[in-house]
Amino acid sequence: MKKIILIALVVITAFMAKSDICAEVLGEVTDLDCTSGHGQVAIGEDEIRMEWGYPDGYDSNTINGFYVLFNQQESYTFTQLNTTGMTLRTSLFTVSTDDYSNSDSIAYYFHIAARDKVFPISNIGATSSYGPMRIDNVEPVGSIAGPLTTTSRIGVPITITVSGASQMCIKNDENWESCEWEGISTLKSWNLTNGEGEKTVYAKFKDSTGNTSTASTSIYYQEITTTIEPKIYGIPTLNEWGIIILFIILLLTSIALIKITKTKESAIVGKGTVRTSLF
Ligand SMILES: [Ca+2]
Repeated sequence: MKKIILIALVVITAFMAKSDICAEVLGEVTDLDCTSGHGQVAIGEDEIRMEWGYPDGYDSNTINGFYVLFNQQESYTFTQLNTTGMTLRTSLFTVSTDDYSNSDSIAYYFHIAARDKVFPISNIGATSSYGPMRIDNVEPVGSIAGPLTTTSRIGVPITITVSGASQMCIKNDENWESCEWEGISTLKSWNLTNGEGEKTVYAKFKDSTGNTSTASTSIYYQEITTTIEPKIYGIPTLNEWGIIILFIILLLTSIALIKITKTKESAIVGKGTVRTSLF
Protein backbone atom coordinates (compact mmCIF):
# COMPACT_ATOMS: atom_id res chain seq x y z
CA MET A 1 0.00 0.00 0.00
CA LYS A 2 2.79 2.38 0.85
CA LYS A 3 4.44 1.60 -2.45
CA ILE A 4 1.24 2.47 -4.35
CA ILE A 5 0.95 5.80 -2.58
CA LEU A 6 4.60 6.53 -3.23
CA ILE A 7 4.22 5.75 -6.92
CA ALA A 8 1.15 7.95 -7.12
CA LEU A 9 3.00 10.86 -5.54
CA VAL A 10 5.88 10.43 -7.95
CA VAL A 11 3.47 10.41 -10.90
CA ILE A 12 1.65 13.51 -9.65
CA THR A 13 4.91 15.30 -9.03
CA ALA A 14 6.04 14.44 -12.50
CA PHE A 15 2.80 15.83 -13.98
CA MET A 16 3.12 19.01 -11.94
CA ALA A 17 6.68 19.44 -13.07
CA LYS A 18 5.53 18.97 -16.63
CA SER A 19 2.78 21.56 -16.09
CA ASP A 20 5.27 24.14 -14.84
CA ILE A 21 7.37 23.64 -17.91
CA CYS A 22 4.33 24.04 -20.14
CA ALA A 23 3.32 27.20 -18.20
CA GLU A 24 6.38 28.88 -19.55
CA VAL A 25 5.19 28.02 -23.02
CA LEU A 26 1.67 29.29 -22.55
CA GLY A 27 2.12 33.04 -22.88
CA GLU A 28 0.14 36.07 -21.75
CA VAL A 29 -3.23 37.04 -23.14
CA THR A 30 -3.18 39.47 -26.04
CA ASP A 31 -4.79 42.87 -26.63
CA LEU A 32 -5.38 43.49 -22.93
CA ASP A 33 -7.11 46.85 -22.57
CA CYS A 34 -9.29 48.92 -20.28
CA THR A 35 -12.47 49.99 -22.07
CA SER A 36 -13.92 52.15 -19.29
CA GLY A 37 -11.39 54.97 -19.67
CA HIS A 38 -9.54 54.46 -16.40
CA GLY A 39 -5.87 55.29 -16.18
CA GLN A 40 -3.35 57.12 -14.03
CA VAL A 41 -5.60 60.21 -13.84
CA ALA A 42 -8.57 59.44 -11.60
CA ILE A 43 -12.10 59.49 -12.96
CA GLY A 44 -15.39 59.13 -11.12
CA GLU A 45 -16.63 56.02 -12.99
CA ASP A 46 -17.29 53.27 -10.42
CA GLU A 47 -16.87 50.32 -12.76
CA ILE A 48 -13.68 49.19 -14.50
CA ARG A 49 -14.19 47.18 -17.69
CA MET A 50 -11.44 45.06 -19.26
CA GLU A 51 -11.13 43.06 -22.46
CA TRP A 52 -8.47 40.74 -23.93
CA GLY A 53 -7.78 38.01 -26.48
CA TYR A 54 -6.34 34.49 -26.55
CA PRO A 55 -2.60 34.07 -26.05
CA ASP A 56 -0.70 33.82 -29.29
CA GLY A 57 -1.03 30.35 -30.83
CA TYR A 58 -4.06 29.43 -28.73
CA ASP A 59 -7.79 29.42 -29.32
CA SER A 60 -10.99 27.97 -27.92
CA ASN A 61 -9.76 24.44 -28.72
CA THR A 62 -6.70 24.78 -26.50
CA ILE A 63 -7.70 27.34 -23.86
CA ASN A 64 -10.08 26.29 -21.12
CA GLY A 65 -10.56 29.75 -19.63
CA PHE A 66 -9.01 32.69 -17.78
CA TYR A 67 -8.27 33.63 -14.21
CA VAL A 68 -8.93 37.30 -13.54
CA LEU A 69 -8.36 39.46 -10.48
CA PHE A 70 -8.77 43.15 -9.58
CA ASN A 71 -6.80 44.43 -6.63
CA GLN A 72 -4.54 47.32 -5.56
CA GLN A 73 -1.28 45.44 -6.17
CA GLU A 74 0.85 46.46 -9.10
CA SER A 75 2.00 42.90 -9.75
CA TYR A 76 0.52 39.46 -9.20
CA THR A 77 1.16 35.93 -10.46
CA PHE A 78 -1.41 33.18 -10.81
CA THR A 79 -0.11 29.78 -9.70
CA GLN A 80 -1.48 26.30 -9.29
CA LEU A 81 -1.67 26.99 -5.58
CA ASN A 82 -3.44 30.34 -5.48
CA THR A 83 -5.93 29.37 -8.21
CA THR A 84 -7.20 26.37 -6.26
CA GLY A 85 -10.94 26.84 -5.95
CA MET A 86 -10.84 29.98 -8.07
CA THR A 87 -13.52 30.49 -10.74
CA LEU A 88 -12.23 30.01 -14.27
CA ARG A 89 -13.93 32.29 -16.75
CA THR A 90 -14.59 30.07 -19.71
CA SER A 91 -16.64 32.06 -22.18
CA LEU A 92 -16.31 35.85 -22.00
CA PHE A 93 -13.45 38.09 -23.00
CA THR A 94 -14.58 40.99 -20.86
CA VAL A 95 -14.93 41.55 -17.15
CA SER A 96 -16.14 44.43 -14.99
CA THR A 97 -15.68 45.32 -11.40
CA ASP A 98 -18.85 45.09 -9.39
CA ASP A 99 -18.77 48.08 -7.10
CA TYR A 100 -15.86 50.40 -6.64
CA SER A 101 -17.85 53.22 -5.14
CA ASN A 102 -16.35 55.00 -2.15
CA SER A 103 -12.94 55.04 -3.86
CA ASP A 104 -11.08 58.22 -3.01
CA SER A 105 -8.42 58.37 -5.73
CA ILE A 106 -7.50 54.70 -5.33
CA ALA A 107 -5.35 53.00 -7.99
CA TYR A 108 -6.57 49.57 -9.04
CA TYR A 109 -4.81 46.87 -11.11
CA PHE A 110 -6.10 44.01 -13.21
CA HIS A 111 -4.38 40.64 -13.51
CA ILE A 112 -5.20 37.81 -15.91
CA ALA A 113 -3.80 34.46 -16.95
CA ALA A 114 -5.08 31.80 -19.33
CA ARG A 115 -5.43 28.09 -18.53
CA ASP A 116 -5.06 25.50 -21.25
CA LYS A 117 -6.77 22.14 -21.72
CA VAL A 118 -3.75 19.91 -21.24
CA PHE A 119 -4.80 16.65 -19.53
CA PRO A 120 -4.64 15.60 -16.74
CA ILE A 121 -3.20 18.79 -15.20
CA SER A 122 -3.65 21.85 -17.32
CA ASN A 123 -1.14 24.69 -17.43
CA ILE A 124 -1.53 28.27 -16.27
CA GLY A 125 -0.12 30.84 -18.64
CA ALA A 126 1.95 33.88 -17.79
CA THR A 127 0.13 36.54 -15.84
CA SER A 128 -0.56 39.91 -17.45
CA SER A 129 -1.08 42.95 -15.24
CA TYR A 130 -2.71 46.24 -16.24
CA GLY A 131 -2.85 49.49 -14.34
CA PRO A 132 -2.97 51.77 -12.53
CA MET A 133 -6.62 52.53 -13.09
CA ARG A 134 -7.50 55.25 -10.62
CA ILE A 135 -11.03 55.91 -9.34
CA ASP A 136 -12.19 58.90 -7.32
CA ASN A 137 -15.90 59.04 -6.62
CA VAL A 138 -15.64 60.46 -3.10
CA GLU A 139 -16.45 64.11 -2.60
CA PRO A 140 -14.40 66.34 -0.30
CA VAL A 141 -15.46 66.72 3.32
CA GLY A 142 -15.33 70.29 4.56
CA SER A 143 -16.87 73.00 6.70
CA ILE A 144 -16.51 76.74 7.24
CA ALA A 145 -17.04 78.84 10.33
CA GLY A 146 -17.11 82.50 11.28
CA PRO A 147 -18.11 84.67 14.23
CA LEU A 148 -21.71 84.38 15.39
CA THR A 149 -22.09 88.13 15.20
CA THR A 150 -20.04 90.91 13.76
CA THR A 151 -20.27 94.67 13.72
CA SER A 152 -17.93 94.92 10.77
CA ARG A 153 -19.13 93.85 7.36
CA ILE A 154 -15.66 94.01 5.82
CA GLY A 155 -12.86 91.57 6.49
CA VAL A 156 -14.82 89.02 8.50
CA PRO A 157 -12.52 86.09 9.38
CA ILE A 158 -13.73 82.78 7.92
CA THR A 159 -12.00 79.53 8.89
CA ILE A 160 -12.01 76.59 6.49
CA THR A 161 -11.59 72.93 7.39
CA VAL A 162 -11.58 70.46 4.50
CA SER A 163 -10.01 67.19 3.41
CA GLY A 164 -9.82 65.62 -0.03
CA ALA A 165 -10.10 68.93 -1.89
CA SER A 166 -7.71 70.85 -4.08
CA GLN A 167 -9.81 73.97 -4.69
CA MET A 168 -12.46 76.01 -2.93
CA CYS A 169 -14.94 78.74 -3.76
CA ILE A 170 -16.42 81.12 -1.14
CA LYS A 171 -19.56 83.08 -1.95
CA ASN A 172 -22.40 85.09 -0.43
CA ASP A 173 -24.88 83.08 -2.51
CA GLU A 174 -25.21 79.64 -4.07
CA ASN A 175 -24.77 80.68 -7.67
CA TRP A 176 -21.85 78.33 -8.20
CA GLU A 177 -21.66 79.00 -11.94
CA SER A 178 -19.90 82.25 -11.15
CA CYS A 179 -17.39 80.58 -8.87
CA GLU A 180 -13.87 81.94 -8.66
CA TRP A 181 -11.95 78.80 -7.73
CA GLU A 182 -8.86 79.19 -5.61
CA GLY A 183 -6.46 76.98 -3.70
CA ILE A 184 -7.36 75.69 -0.29
CA SER A 185 -6.56 77.99 2.63
CA THR A 186 -7.56 77.61 6.25
CA LEU A 187 -8.36 81.27 6.86
CA LYS A 188 -10.00 83.83 4.61
CA SER A 189 -10.96 87.45 5.10
CA TRP A 190 -14.49 87.82 3.74
CA ASN A 191 -16.84 90.73 3.02
CA LEU A 192 -20.51 90.29 3.83
CA THR A 193 -23.34 91.80 1.84
CA ASN A 194 -24.81 95.17 2.75
CA GLY A 195 -27.54 95.53 5.30
CA GLU A 196 -27.96 94.45 8.87
CA GLY A 197 -29.23 90.93 9.55
CA GLU A 198 -28.47 87.24 9.32
CA LYS A 199 -25.92 86.49 6.60
CA THR A 200 -25.05 83.09 5.14
CA VAL A 201 -21.61 82.45 3.69
CA TYR A 202 -21.33 79.46 1.36
CA ALA A 203 -18.34 77.34 0.38
CA LYS A 204 -17.86 74.77 -2.33
CA PHE A 205 -14.95 72.33 -2.37
CA LYS A 206 -13.64 70.38 -5.36
CA ASP A 207 -11.12 67.56 -5.71
CA SER A 208 -8.88 67.00 -8.71
CA THR A 209 -11.44 64.65 -10.28
CA GLY A 210 -14.25 67.18 -10.04
CA ASN A 211 -16.18 65.74 -7.11
CA THR A 212 -17.66 68.61 -5.11
CA SER A 213 -19.30 69.29 -1.79
CA THR A 214 -20.73 72.39 -0.15
CA ALA A 215 -20.81 73.94 3.31
CA SER A 216 -22.15 77.12 4.85
CA THR A 217 -22.17 79.19 8.01
CA SER A 218 -24.39 81.95 9.37
CA ILE A 219 -23.18 85.26 10.73
CA TYR A 220 -25.31 88.03 12.15
CA TYR A 221 -24.18 91.45 10.97
CA GLN A 222 -25.11 94.28 13.34
CA GLU A 223 -24.62 97.73 11.97
CA ILE A 224 -23.26 100.41 14.27
CA THR A 225 -25.17 103.70 13.88
CA THR A 226 -23.23 106.75 15.14
CA THR A 227 -25.56 109.44 16.68
CA ILE A 228 -24.25 113.00 16.42
CA GLU A 229 -25.73 115.24 19.12
CA PRO A 230 -26.54 118.71 17.68
CA LYS A 231 -24.72 121.58 19.34
CA ILE A 232 -27.04 124.29 20.69
CA TYR A 233 -25.57 127.74 20.99
CA GLY A 234 -27.65 129.82 23.52
CA ILE A 235 -27.44 133.46 24.54
CA PRO A 236 -25.93 133.78 28.01
CA THR A 237 -28.42 134.99 30.57
CA LEU A 238 -27.89 136.86 33.78
CA ASN A 239 -28.95 135.41 37.02
CA GLU A 240 -30.69 137.52 39.70
CA TRP A 241 -27.47 138.74 41.32
CA GLY A 242 -26.11 139.69 37.97
CA ILE A 243 -29.22 141.70 37.22
CA ILE A 244 -28.95 143.51 40.57
CA ILE A 245 -25.28 144.29 40.05
CA LEU A 246 -25.95 145.51 36.53
CA PHE A 247 -28.80 147.69 37.82
CA ILE A 248 -26.54 149.22 40.48
CA ILE A 249 -23.81 149.89 37.91
CA LEU A 250 -26.32 151.60 35.63
CA LEU A 251 -27.72 153.58 38.54
CA LEU A 252 -24.31 154.78 39.69
CA THR A 253 -23.31 155.60 36.12
CA SER A 254 -26.49 157.69 35.67
CA ILE A 255 -25.88 159.58 38.88
CA ALA A 256 -22.32 160.29 37.87
CA LEU A 257 -23.39 161.54 34.46
CA ILE A 258 -26.00 163.81 36.01
CA LYS A 259 -23.45 165.31 38.34
CA ILE A 260 -20.96 165.90 35.56
CA THR A 261 -23.64 167.55 33.44
CA LYS A 262 -24.69 169.91 36.27
CA THR A 263 -21.09 170.84 36.97
CA LYS A 264 -20.51 171.82 33.35
CA GLU A 265 -23.73 173.84 33.25
CA SER A 266 -22.72 175.73 36.39
CA ALA A 267 -19.36 176.54 34.88
CA ILE A 268 -20.96 177.88 31.70
CA VAL A 269 -23.44 179.97 33.64
CA GLY A 270 -20.59 181.47 35.67
CA LYS A 271 -18.64 182.50 32.58
CA GLY A 272 -21.74 184.10 31.04
CA THR A 273 -22.32 186.27 34.10
CA VAL A 274 -18.82 187.67 34.01
CA ARG A 275 -19.08 188.62 30.33
CA THR A 276 -22.44 190.35 30.92
CA SER A 277 -20.97 192.49 33.63
CA LEU A 278 -18.19 193.79 31.34
CA PHE A 279 -20.68 195.29 28.79
CA1 LIG B 1 -12.04 62.61 -3.88
